[in-house]
Amino acid sequence: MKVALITGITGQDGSYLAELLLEKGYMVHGIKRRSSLFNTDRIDHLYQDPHDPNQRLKLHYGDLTDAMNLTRIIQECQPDEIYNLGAMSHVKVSFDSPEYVGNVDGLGTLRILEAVRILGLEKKTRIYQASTSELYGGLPENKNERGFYDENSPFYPRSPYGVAKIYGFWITKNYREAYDMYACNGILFNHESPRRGETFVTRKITRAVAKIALGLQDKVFLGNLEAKRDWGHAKDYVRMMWMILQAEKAEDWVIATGITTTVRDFVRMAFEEVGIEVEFKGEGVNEKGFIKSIDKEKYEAATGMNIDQQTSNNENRTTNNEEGSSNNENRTTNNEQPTIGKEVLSVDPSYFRPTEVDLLLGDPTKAKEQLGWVPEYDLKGLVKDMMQGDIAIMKKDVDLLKAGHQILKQLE
Ligand code: NAP
Ligand code: F7E
Repeated sequence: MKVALITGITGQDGSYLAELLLEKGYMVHGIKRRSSLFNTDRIDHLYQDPHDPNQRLKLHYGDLTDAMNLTRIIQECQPDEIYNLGAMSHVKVSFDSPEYVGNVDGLGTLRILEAVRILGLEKKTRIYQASTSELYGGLPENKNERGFYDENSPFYPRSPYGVAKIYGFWITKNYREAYDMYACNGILFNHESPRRGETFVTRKITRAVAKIALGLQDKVFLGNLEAKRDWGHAKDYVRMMWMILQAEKAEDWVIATGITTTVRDFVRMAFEEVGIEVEFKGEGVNEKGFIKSIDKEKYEAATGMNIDQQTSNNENRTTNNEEGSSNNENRTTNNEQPTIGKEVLSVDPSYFRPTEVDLLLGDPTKAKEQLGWVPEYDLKGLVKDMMQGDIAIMKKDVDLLKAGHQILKQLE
């Protein structure tokens, strides 16, 4: 039985990858961080009783800042494959804790590579390093002649996160060349899913749109609406991680959709899923989004509610101060209904970054031609999947409120 070790198994990608490897018959080891609260929500459905003699998922406490711990876990597992997905992965937050990000995302990669080498596993263990399109920094002059970033495009990171990940990229490549280790970088462009962290822009949008549609939130505050990203589905991307480690030769690979979209258009698409058309007025920090029209049939099919039903939710609401949301406490009116002309979006400059990556667009030709990668989701399918997930979550909140219960306050 093949053995895999996943750092970051509790994250978006780690959870999908664990599912995939279990399906493929692997013994899967994962590193989780000690936390004062349970932090395994995304993999709880995969949990196996440690007393089960056929257990194929085993979690180990650990941290990428702790070399001794990593070395011991790798020694214990003797993995055929290591997927180094653990990271402080939020670009904006990396400006707040640059040293920590350097330690985890940069040096953490070195700790894994060096542990494999010290343990004499260079010839046994294949290593996947979670590199990122943030390495490119979105500089227009660095795109290839077709207008994309590919495996040969120069790097110019624009955040402490990108700078830390560039160390991870090069140390992986260096260990491959210096010690003939099978170590690869997957240079993955943005990938999202219903399991995406709540403060990344796509999930922030789909959660907010679901709440606005159900009358649980007034509006959402976002940062740079002009930013363009090449968004794919995480399920398609973790399949590629596995394919990368099955390739004959260790190499670096770009994984992307080859299509780029603005944050503003992602907002439009999310509202469309619940039958709401949004129009944008104003410019820069004064830009706002308003409801232009509502397709009642589509709205009702997506939310399972008719618009009038929302009166009772609004009467029972309590505070829920999520990042970028705006609610009044103990509202007793129903003026939060998605009605024509209602303002549902504003720009808040506090979400701007000190240095921004304006545009990302990747060229996945090498992965498609050489590894036969065929993604199953397009952007519309991704938005649909995320919206369906968040409508289902928020409908539970509606039911809780109706029954007189409080809903979770998520402060950020
Ligand atoms: P994510 O949801 O933020 O998950 C990150 C994982 O890393 C979580 O399991 C987290 O644990 C763990 N982690 C954080 N700090 C750690 C530490 N000090 N020691 C050990 N583990 C630690 O990220 P993701 O979206 O799944 O991304 C997976 C990897 O791909 C990351 O390395 C990310 O930088 C990279 N990447 C992501 C994208 C994307 O668009 N998603 C694109 C390119 C590259 P907790 O659950 O305890 O926080
Ligand atoms: O921002 C803009 C923001 O935080 C996307 C990580 O997985 O992908 C991710 O990094 C864009 C940026 O992702 C808000 O300024 C506007 O231009 O969702 P994001 P990211 O920074 O692209 C890469 C490939 C990774 O490797 C990272 O680990 O959206 N934006 N308004 C906003 N972003 C956020 N978070 N919140 C806003 O309100």
